[in-house]
Amino acid sequence: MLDLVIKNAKVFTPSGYFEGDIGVKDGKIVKIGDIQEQSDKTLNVQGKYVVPGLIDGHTHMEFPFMGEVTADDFYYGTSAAVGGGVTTIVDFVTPSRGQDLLSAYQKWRETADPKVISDYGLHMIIREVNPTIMEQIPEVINRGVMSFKLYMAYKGELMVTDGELFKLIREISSHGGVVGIHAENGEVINELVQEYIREGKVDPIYHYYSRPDEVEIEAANRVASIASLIKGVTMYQVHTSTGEAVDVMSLYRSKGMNYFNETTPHYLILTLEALKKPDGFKYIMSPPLRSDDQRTKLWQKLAAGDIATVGSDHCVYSVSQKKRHKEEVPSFHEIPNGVPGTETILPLLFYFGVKKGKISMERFVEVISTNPAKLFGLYPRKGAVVPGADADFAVIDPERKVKISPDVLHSNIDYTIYDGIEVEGWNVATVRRGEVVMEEGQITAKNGSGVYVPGKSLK
Ligand code: DUC
Ligand code: ZN
Ligand code: ZN
Repeated sequence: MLDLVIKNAKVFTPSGYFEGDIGVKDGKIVKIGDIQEQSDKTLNVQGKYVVPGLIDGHTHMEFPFMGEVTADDFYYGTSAAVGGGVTTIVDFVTPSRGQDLLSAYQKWRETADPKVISDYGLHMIIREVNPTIMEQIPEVINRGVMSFKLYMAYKGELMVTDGELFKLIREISSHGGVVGIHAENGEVINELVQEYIREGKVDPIYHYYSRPDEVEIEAANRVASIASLIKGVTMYQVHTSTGEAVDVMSLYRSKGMNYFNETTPHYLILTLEALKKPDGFKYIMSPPLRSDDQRTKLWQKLAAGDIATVGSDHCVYSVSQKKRHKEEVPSFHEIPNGVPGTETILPLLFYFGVKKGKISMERFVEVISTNPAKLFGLYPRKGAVVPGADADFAVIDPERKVKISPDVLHSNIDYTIYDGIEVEGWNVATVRRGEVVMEEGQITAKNGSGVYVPGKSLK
């Protein structure tokens, strides 16, 4: 007796398409084909598309940053995830200054475990270097945190120096870890920010002017050069916003090195024009939104296979937090950086990418599920539709028309940066380890029913 049979599925994977039924037992896929066996539950998905559950490799739940803690805790944040067909998030453990990595990991687990409804993995942010931190890198990897994030921006807060970058990349790589990089030149940004403040130029658009394309491109080149001094690295530039930074990674990849990129839906859908709107403060994230020209380049590079993954950088602040609890919009440099995104990866990429003919269904699945699973050591448990894998699926109604608004989303905020955008194609059900955790927008999973999924190191 099976627990669940998904009937009449049109299944898309990176290697192609098939039609059939999927049988699930004890949370795992056990059979694929024409299934006649009895099951406790049947989900008939006639006419729908089934893809492996999305892996959002970039979320910041309960993230203390720029004087605020993000408004989505692990319950709201993973509700939004599950609402959008994301069955696994990979969140960033963020040690406070002076805190060691293992106690930060422990704190993240204790915070997340009772609340999560999607499954989750963890990355580790390293913001400072000392002997304890260096010693703990292999221990953190042993606990399944095999990917890291190092910041080249946010001077005085998260930024590390070039020397620290070199030491950390070498240590992480020697233990089979993946090195994620926030590539922006923090020194130059600082100068530009101070100049604009002195000149009284403090509207949200100055966030863009103080972080021009070149600060990302320079940092991408610099970190690539630094990493090329070290053997056996796997580098990963997160939230890449310029075509030129993607080209840097492609160049190093063509020399035989492991260099990958992530981009996010906001760079593919929006442009810097949003920062000029009366509510432009809602659109402040880093790197900032870019020109239409950059947006076009990113789509081309995504289609060509030069961008490995699309993650959301889900980092949610309420309007009140964005305005730092004031009436007036504060200076751009005081507005906490971050936007919502995990719930809208699927509809935005499906509609603007697949339906508009920019990317294939195979590529769609690869960048939102299979590739992040591979990069973060979760594959083939996650990101694959094969017997033995976790039974995680997003079920897409390819014809469903939805106008995006906070009413159809599950975050703990009352706005979305995609408000009013109409899409065709929507996630109508989410299955997580064989349990139907969302159907037609109704989330049925219990707090804490998600599990921690340790990532396997590359060694
Ligand atoms: N960028 C953001 O927009 N938010 C969180 C941190 C970051 O790097
Ligand atoms: Zn970042
Ligand atoms: Zn981020």
